[in-house]
Amino acid sequence: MIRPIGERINGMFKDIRIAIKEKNASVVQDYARRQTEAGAKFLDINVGTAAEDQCAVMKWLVEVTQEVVDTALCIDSQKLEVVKAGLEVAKNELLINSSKADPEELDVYMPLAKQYDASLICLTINKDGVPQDIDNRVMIAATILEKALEHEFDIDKIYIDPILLPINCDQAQAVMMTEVYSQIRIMSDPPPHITVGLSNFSQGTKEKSLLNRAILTMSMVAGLDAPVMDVLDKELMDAAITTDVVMNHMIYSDSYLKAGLAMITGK
Ligand code: THG
Repeated sequence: MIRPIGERINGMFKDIRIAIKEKNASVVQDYARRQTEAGAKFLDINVGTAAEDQCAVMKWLVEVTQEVVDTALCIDSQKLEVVKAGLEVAKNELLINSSKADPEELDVYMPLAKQYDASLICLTINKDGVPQDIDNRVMIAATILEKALEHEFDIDKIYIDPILLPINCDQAQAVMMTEVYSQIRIMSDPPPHITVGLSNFSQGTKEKSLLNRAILTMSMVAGLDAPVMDVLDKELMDAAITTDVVMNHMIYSDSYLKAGLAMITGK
């Protein structure tokens, strides 16, 4: 079943940016509740780039979120110290977002994740940047899985993100990415989870909801199972659950949408 990561508590959205500035907890808490009700398995928590003291803002976002939901948190920052600030105050289950795939970076993030009993998103990015083809993405994923074995890191707690780019940057990429998901999943048994920032795909376009639905359903067939996504888009969530039933991940009944939502959240 899909494990949706709700994208909305992110300082890149204007209303969250303002809420951070004004210390208005109720705006954040409202998104925490609504995304949880809509089926988020994790809530992405990202301070954005505007805040001055990113560590303090991360702590505040984690704390106010935990006041209203017990949903797992996805601590999202490029900066290690900001991630650590979030981990320090977290009580809910955790997913760290994210480590790059350089060995020396994985050697920091994997022990850190183990220390907090957290899962870990690893990007298929290294010192050479974002690979442009299938083979290099898959090769980097292989180094991530090797490192996980070395650190005795449970593969079921590894989420690999092969980096989804906007359709208006590279239109050929979406189909290519499905090949990447399939190849990564056959490298290990059990397979790692596959994550992408789904809304990256439709950034700057006019038909965001439709583009997100199309890329999500076709990607799920290839193995994408943990997208950072707009869970408040009801049609997108319904399409995801419908794809799970079509893929035979749950039993069909006329009330499968409701049953699927309960399966995702465990509630
Ligand atoms: N991989 C991982 N984590 C991620 C990303 C990723 N976290 C952040 C981001 N990428 C995923 N989250 C978003 C959230 C919003 C949008 C895209 C990705 C988005 N926003 C609209 C825009 O910019 O046009 C609307 C903004 C607004 O309304 O203000 O597209 O790739 N692991």
